[in-house]
Amino acid sequence: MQHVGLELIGVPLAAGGAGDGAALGPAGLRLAGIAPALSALGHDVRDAGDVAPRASMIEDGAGRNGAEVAAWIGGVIDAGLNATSAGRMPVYMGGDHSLSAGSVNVSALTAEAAGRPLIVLWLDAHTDFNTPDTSPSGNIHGMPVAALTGEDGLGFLYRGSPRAQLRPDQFCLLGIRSVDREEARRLRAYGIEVMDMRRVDEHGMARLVSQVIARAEAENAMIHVSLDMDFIDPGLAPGVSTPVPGGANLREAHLAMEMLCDSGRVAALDIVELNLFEDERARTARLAVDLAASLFGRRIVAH
Ligand code: Z70
Ligand code: MN
Ligand code: MN
Ligand code: MN
Repeated sequence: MQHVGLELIGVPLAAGGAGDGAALGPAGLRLAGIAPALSALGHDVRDAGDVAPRASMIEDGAGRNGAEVAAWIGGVIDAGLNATSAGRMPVYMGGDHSLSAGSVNVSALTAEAAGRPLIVLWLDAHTDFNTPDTSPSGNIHGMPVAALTGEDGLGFLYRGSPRAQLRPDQFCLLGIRSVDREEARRLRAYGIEVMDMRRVDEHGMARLVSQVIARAEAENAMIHVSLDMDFIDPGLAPGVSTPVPGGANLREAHLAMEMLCDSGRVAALDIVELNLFEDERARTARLAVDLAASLFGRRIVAH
């Protein structure tokens, strides 16, 4: 691929989930060598360090730890815009998936400024489309897709930040195998595209990713890749907070990354939900680095 300036942005945020383990994600990715792995592919890699939560004046947040999550999302938006305004591609190292309420907003703002549409490819076991009213847990990492598509009850996450308009049809959720009852109803009502594991089994990963890329080509869209590590089967990636059996295997996950790379349309990457407390001998951290390398040009053989 063309060499680009990559900006690593650490987001040691765990307040959007149930435990604290996700806060070690950025450290795990750094120790597993994400910067040298991407530099070795010829990219100019800069580590911006960890985001600081904005000093928050939000007191009326919803969900568990709403005000705290909002402060972190403000920090993510500041750091992301800082990178994209300098022409660098952000790689957000989570942290729980609530951070993507900020990172995807940055990609949408950046695409908007460039006059390009954005497609969001959400690789996850979960659809993350709950709202404070429907969530069985109150955890905001189960709500970022709702926040991004304008759910009223989550607007507090963007207070003090510029905000892009994202329509439900700009999202494609792939790898899904855990959806709450009310979430499923909402997904249908909003017409969000859900490529669940049944569709992966019936059609194959290549065909589904091709469809996403073909649509991006037809619209001249950029693609934001939001990789929740629980997308991968927990037998291969145990280091996550909410493992769900039946996930993507190594070949499917790498193939998706390679095809996205070849599309030349990747705008940003989130790597979220890496939980070192649950990992085994850093397998999940290393896998995350390998998948990032595939997304940014590593190949088995050059061709
Ligand atoms: C469940 C909820 C979840 C992880 C998101 C789980 C959501 N649907 N889990 N990310 N790791 O509580 O909303
Ligand atoms: Mn998620
Ligand atoms: Mn998930
Ligand atoms: Mn999550």
